[in-house]
Amino acid sequence: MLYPRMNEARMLLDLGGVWDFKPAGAESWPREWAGAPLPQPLSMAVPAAYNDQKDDLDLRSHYGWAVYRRVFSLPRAMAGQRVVLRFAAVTHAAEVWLNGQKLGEHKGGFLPFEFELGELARPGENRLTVAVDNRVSYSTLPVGNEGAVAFFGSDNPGIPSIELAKTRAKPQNRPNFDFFNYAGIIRPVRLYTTPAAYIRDISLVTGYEGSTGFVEYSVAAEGAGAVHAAVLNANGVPVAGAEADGAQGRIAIPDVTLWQPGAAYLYRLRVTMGEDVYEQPFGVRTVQVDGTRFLINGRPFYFKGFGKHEDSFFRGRGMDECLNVKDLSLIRWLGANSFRTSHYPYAEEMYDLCDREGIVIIDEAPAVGINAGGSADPYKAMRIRQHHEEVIRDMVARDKNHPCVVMWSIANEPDTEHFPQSAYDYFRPLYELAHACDPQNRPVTLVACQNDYTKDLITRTMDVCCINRYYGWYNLSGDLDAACDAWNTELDFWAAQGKPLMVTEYGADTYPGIHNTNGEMFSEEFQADYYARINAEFDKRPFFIGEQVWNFADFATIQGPMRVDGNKKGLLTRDRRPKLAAHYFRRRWRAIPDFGYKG
Ligand code: E8X
Repeated sequence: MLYPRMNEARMLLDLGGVWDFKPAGAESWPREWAGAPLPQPLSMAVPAAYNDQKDDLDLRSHYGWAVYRRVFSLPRAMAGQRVVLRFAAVTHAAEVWLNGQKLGEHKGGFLPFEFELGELARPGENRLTVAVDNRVSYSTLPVGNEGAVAFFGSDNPGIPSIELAKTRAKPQNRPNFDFFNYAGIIRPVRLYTTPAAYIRDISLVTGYEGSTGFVEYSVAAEGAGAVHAAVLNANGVPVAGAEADGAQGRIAIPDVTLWQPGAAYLYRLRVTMGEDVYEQPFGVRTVQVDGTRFLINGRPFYFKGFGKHEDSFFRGRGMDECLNVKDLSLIRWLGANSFRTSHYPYAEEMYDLCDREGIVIIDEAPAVGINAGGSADPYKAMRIRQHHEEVIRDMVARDKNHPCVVMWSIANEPDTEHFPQSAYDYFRPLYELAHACDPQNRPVTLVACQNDYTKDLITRTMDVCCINRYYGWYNLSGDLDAACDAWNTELDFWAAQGKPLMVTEYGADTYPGIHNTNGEMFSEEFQADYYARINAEFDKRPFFIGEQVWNFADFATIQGPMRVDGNKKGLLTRDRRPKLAAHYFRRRWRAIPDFGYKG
């Protein structure tokens, strides 16, 4: 799906601003709100999660539906054009109504969807109603626990007062994941136009031979019109001779400048079809797994970076371009080169920025929480397979042209240990699907939870084995000698697999300002020691191709006895101040080159 861009053929209007808002019921919302003004509406900024915009616990922990509304006037200049209403993300499900008529619905909170307005949109005032559902369950991704009562910790069954109180408690989401369940219209809502015959999609594959690059393109269009494609350089100047006619083709780019981590270079493919025009940015680069190496442009790359979140004060998971620019600045300050979009595809603007700044992304589907605690087979108990296929397809369709994306992650920490064969049977087709949908055929991975890796059958079959491990934190807590010992035992296992291995999470909760001469848990010293000790073990292993810490910054979670004001495993605080370990990593990563660190 193309990102909406304004040009001489296409208009673009942003519907961001302050909308009317009203929380509704757990199971449904009043249909009479669809065509009419909301009764006593609250003001709510869009795009942003609604949870933290007011000082109201009922709204923060709201369960179920909420309704947004705004009116907009369609400029007369749009008459005769095809008008499309595009939502970049509404969490986790949406119903959209225009002028009292239903346009449609969408499931899944992190990928775009759009509606052609046709006759429904009229010049002058239009009334837009968007109902959003934040419920997570065994049939959503990310997965929520069934039974909407928010209680945590050891269940202590049998105490009559607790059991009774539970049945009377207000329903709440029980996310099966460790980040706050922010919801609402979290990314931009835009109107754009195209001519009646238009470019629907563009797919690009790039490569090079010697100093000559190439881009293979394929244009999908609706309606008739001759297609022409031309390559523009980073200054927007046509590259001499680099053009072709037809909906598919291969264009040579003489004296090509490659897209490299840390040294990005972006071309644009200017596609015209009849009246329509679209310019798709791209970088020329290749990605490939070779033995135990991960090659970008034929050179062995070492991942230095993070698992991240889209998470900030007030906006929650709301798209924030200023924060994205700041985070990339901090990534560079730290000497890092990459991150994983844990645990959902991020806002499209972030990928554009990483394309532009040369930061590498592992792009993750919103498939977290596929784990029923080991007691039940989640692949039987959960009703997610079809939706899982859908989000992989939609993620790849959205992000396939970004040079910054070098690998797809199809899930985070599913149960691969208790039901290893079910996990294999579930994930193998999804792994193949991700490969099949991607014109660039990037490597595909699944991020494994800490578990008995000898039982896990699927992780070792991935193109890159990605593991999350907390030796020294959740297990062997505080004992770094034992943690290094456990790591080495496990690394011996992976050495025998003949695959590249990287760590996609390791970390320690660290409350900023706690210092400790003995370097005990929760202190800043512990976090720094933990990483320094463990990294020294990674450095001894040639097949170990990357370290991504958990997490870039502290982030919000549901309240509970396990979390003090959120997850504190950030190298940075939530307001982006460095902890001691950030300074340690800055020294380490600045000394590790992007290429050639291992073999
Ligand atoms: C944690 C992380 C969590 O925030 C992340 O979203 C997924 C978790 C650890 C799993 N991975 O808790 O900080 C730990 C399993 C250890 C036995």
